[in-house]
Amino acid sequence: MSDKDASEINDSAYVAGNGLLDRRLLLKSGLSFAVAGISSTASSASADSASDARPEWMQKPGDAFSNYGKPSSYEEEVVRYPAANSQVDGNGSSWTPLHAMEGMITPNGLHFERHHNGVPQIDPAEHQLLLHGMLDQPSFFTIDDLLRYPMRSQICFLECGGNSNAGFNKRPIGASVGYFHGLASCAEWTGVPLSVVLDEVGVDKKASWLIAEGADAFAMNISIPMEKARDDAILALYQNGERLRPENGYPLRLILPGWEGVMNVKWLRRLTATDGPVMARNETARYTELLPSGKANMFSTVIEAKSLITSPSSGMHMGEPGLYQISGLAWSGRGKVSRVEVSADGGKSWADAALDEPVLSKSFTRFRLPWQWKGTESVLKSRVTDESGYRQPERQELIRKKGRHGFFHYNAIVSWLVASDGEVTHTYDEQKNTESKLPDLDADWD
Ligand SMILES: Nc1nc2c(c(=O)[nH]1)N[C@H]1C(S)=C(S)[C@@H](COP(=O)(O)O)O[C@H]1N2
Ligand SMILES: [Mo]
Repeated sequence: MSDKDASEINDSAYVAGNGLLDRRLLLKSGLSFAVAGISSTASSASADSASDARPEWMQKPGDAFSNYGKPSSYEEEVVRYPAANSQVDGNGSSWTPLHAMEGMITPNGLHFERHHNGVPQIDPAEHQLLLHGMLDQPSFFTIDDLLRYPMRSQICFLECGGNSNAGFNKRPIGASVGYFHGLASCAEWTGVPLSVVLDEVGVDKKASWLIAEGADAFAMNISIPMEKARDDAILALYQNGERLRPENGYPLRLILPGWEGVMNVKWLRRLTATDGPVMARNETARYTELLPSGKANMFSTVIEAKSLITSPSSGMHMGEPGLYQISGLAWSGRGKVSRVEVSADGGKSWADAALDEPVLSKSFTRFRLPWQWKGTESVLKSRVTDESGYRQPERQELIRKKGRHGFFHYNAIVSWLVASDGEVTHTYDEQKNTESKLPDLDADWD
């Protein structure tokens, strides 16, 4: 048990309503998160009942070495959640289990997937990247060629523009947070800066777009503004230190830090320099925002700031009332996260969360805040402000602006209802309002 319980926490440490505590308390030793037993964490056996007998695994030599390590068999529930489209094989996505993870990096086996026509198994020796169109010197690059160029690494998030779209639904969703917001992951990508290759082939001054195409059976294509291509785009070959996984684009993909998932073309085989966008399916029929006026926003390429509390979150159960650590993720396609605030009273009052270092541009940022849960019904929320000054909107605000038929780019504040019995569920705290008069949205595919 704690050597400091609620009665010993100084009143001045409560910085917002319903038990939110000063983030600086996280740094103090002696503040024990004793019962913090959100279920799925191990229960604490008391010292008295613990036996000093050697456990089974200390009584014989352990397993042999392995060629490629795997997670512990006790972690087998920490998996991606596939949601295939029943009508088209290979079209669908699998979600990162954000609720079962910590830190900011997504291990490769848990990076979300979104494919329009399955995962091609590409022999790197036979794969080439063609650069052509409005260029001085149209050229082919093999993977071996690219591996000889100077490289750079960047840790950045990747998020599908269709992520979190269940937030447009009339009713809250029952899923765990990863299966609601887990079409987002964060990895270290390493490869050749696209600007280096563009300089080499020489781009016509009038070429303002690059049309990127993948080598999957869908031959997915999309238009990329030349300015972004020259700014920080990467021809990525490595993901978290190893070569890309097939499902994430092996042997070559585009990474456009902070820009929506669909533009990060996997299995990249062609870049065509043009003076206009190609008007592909995924920038006309999809990934646009149909507004209440009947008009649609197109080329909303930058991912707006989003944050969510991953623990406690939907589907989890609190233990005894007491001290808890609220933990969550925030990110923005515009740059760094500058502030995350947390509320435990449904948004009436807010406290600044601590941000884990390093806080990187266009990257997942982990935030934390201590909370004294009193065992009463509480609504938890987080909201992020990024370095451009943009602040994550309330759901009502977002729906007022975007309407309910946009489907893409949902980034509103997420609310978790902690019931007095400790059960945590997703809630819309504005539920009593006009919502009920609106029709439910059909599930759809991005
Ligand atoms: N060639 C190709 N590139 C693609 C796709 C695809 O189906 N084919 N899907 C896009 C979409 S919609 C997203 S969200 C991201 C997902 O990347 P990931 O599967 O590595 O997470 O890849 C993009 N690049
Ligand atoms: Mo996507």
